Amino acid sequence: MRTREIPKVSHKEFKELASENPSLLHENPWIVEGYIREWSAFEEWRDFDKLRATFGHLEAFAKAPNFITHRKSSLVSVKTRFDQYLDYIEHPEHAEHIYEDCWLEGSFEEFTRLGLPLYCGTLRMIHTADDPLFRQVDPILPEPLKSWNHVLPYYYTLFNHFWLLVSLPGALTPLHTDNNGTIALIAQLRGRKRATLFSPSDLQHVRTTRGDFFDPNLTEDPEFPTASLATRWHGDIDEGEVLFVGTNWAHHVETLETSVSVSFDFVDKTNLAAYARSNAWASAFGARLRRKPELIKEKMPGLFTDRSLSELDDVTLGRLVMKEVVQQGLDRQPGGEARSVLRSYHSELSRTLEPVAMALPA
Ligand SMILES: O=C(O)CCC(=O)C(=O)O
Repeated sequence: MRTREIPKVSHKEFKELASENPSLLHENPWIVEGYIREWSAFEEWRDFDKLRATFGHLEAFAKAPNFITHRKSSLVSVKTRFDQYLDYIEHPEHAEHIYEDCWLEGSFEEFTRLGLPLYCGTLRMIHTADDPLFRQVDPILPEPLKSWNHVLPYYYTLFNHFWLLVSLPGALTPLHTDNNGTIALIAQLRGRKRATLFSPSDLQHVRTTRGDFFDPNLTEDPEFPTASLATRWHGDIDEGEVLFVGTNWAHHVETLETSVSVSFDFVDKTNLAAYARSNAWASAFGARLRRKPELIKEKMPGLFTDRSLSELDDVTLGRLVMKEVVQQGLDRQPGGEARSVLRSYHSELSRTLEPVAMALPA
């Protein structure tokens, strides 16, 4: 398998490169040094006592591995409070006692057999675009990148797009691609991680048609007969560095040193169309609307009859209602960048909906 090193650049170099080539995050992964040292979270969130005081009360899950992406893999998990998880991070040798009676999937014995540390990758700290926590991770993107997340309706309620990830050496996030066509960043506040990535055009070699992913730690696997044709991008993310993962790039991450990272998914001008086309948010939105049809009736009376509603699948329902929400946003928005983002989003949603053959009331 051909191997390539992920380029590591200073913020200054990145700014020059990204100004010349706005699509660079989709062409290969990048590690950008330095700019997150300006975050107040950079000092505060690497300190377990401060993390405990601020976020200790939050409910979370810890899993070994972080999740699974192959039908033959095994996973164990516990439901935990974040402070309890930090007890585990500080004293992994007390796992049996700390997580007595907490196993949701598997058991302590299975966890021991798996030999992987529990990974807390699901802590939900942010629910809205104007959450004050964003001030602690400012600037979340290096110049000249600009996130459009805050303009996209329901972005932070449809999926969790901001995580604090805490893990012990050996913790594993297996190979996967992110939902929603987003670009991801993994910002290393403490410790070190090793990343392996494959481009969207190499997915045919590292993902089966049923959706199982290759394990890059294996030299060969008969289930992935063409894996050797793929190019493996690899690099270590050190403290103060940020890995950028473009839309639909598969990534596999191993923790090398006790680690605190922030992971953030974003949409900008380069992936708005991929976001609009993605089924994941549309399906979640459609399912939510179906559970609460009064939301549609209240916000957009006359859009659907009960019959047309029941004939739509969740994805189409989610997209149609989102298009209407965006149109209402446009009607309220006098001008400026937000308006032009909404206009582009509206036209991408319209394009995606073109093949939907259905009659809606005018
Ligand atoms: O840091 C990790 O372990 C993986 C994070 C990740 O895969 C993501 O944020 O998409």
